[in-house]
Amino acid sequence: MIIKRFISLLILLLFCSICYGKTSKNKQPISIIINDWSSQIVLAHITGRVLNSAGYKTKYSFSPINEQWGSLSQGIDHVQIEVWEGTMATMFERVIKSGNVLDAGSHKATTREEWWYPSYVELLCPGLPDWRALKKCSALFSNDGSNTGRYIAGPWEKPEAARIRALGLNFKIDTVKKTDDLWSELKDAVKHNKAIVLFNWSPNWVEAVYEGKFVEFPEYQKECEIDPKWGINPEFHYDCGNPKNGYLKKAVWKGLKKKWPCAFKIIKNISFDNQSISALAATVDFKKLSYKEAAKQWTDENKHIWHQWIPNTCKLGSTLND
Ligand code: TMO
Repeated sequence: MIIKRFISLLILLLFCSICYGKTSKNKQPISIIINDWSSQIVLAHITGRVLNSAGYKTKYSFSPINEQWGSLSQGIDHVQIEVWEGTMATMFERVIKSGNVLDAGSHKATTREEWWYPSYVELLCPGLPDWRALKKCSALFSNDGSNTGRYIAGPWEKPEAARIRALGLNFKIDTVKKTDDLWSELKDAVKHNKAIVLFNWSPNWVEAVYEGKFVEFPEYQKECEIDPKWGINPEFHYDCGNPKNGYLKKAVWKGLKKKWPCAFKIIKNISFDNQSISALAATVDFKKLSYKEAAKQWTDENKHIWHQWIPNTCKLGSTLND
């Protein structure tokens, strides 16, 4: 009796391990990169939920944007769901060229990352959004009584110092340590009707809550970064703004396509537009839901969208499922 039971248990165990082995995708988790701004983190969690529903295990791995390319190239991490042209193009294009990272296509959204101010600042500094207005009113943006304005930069490397120099602006750069510090600076300035100019981007939660504009620097062109003669300052690079209709791409470790072909197809299909990214960021930064709650709410309410990202042959239970 006991032996019989033991044998049937053994058979069951053996059978289960065969099933488990067959669905190889259940073994190793797909590692999804988390950066340090809200829309990226929510999109990463949504990606995780979508992959889970197609049978994949996932995990999240925090990485600052400068450090993510190494782990993505080596297959330590596998997915980056928000590659912003303005902050990541140089490194992204480098790792694509190396062949270690694959371009998994673009979101519908177009992006912009630039100096930004809330609308009332135009009354204090007429001529905005044209950047030349900043030349005249730098003192307004000062926080130390001098004529030197203060530009509040985000915790991501940008060629701001080069731009300030090339355009002859009298501004110093104050770099915040974390994204939330940008928003507390903004809220404080709005409350006191103070002049402020800070790094911001679109799509983001800010545009869903505050009126404001990006500063219009001379139009971006690639040559501006590589040919000093280009633009109004013949001696220096970066006498231009950031790209205006920047891309928002997805990137994956090169091995993902072979190892988890359905995951690759799903990630290629994932696409968010400006409006939904802005709303998702606002869900966290304004309505104060957690990243996970925001992702769950979105997936609960938008099944009609993300179910279409999973090809039929990849649906759980399909025989072609990898
Ligand atoms: C990469 N970012 C959206 C913060 O500019």
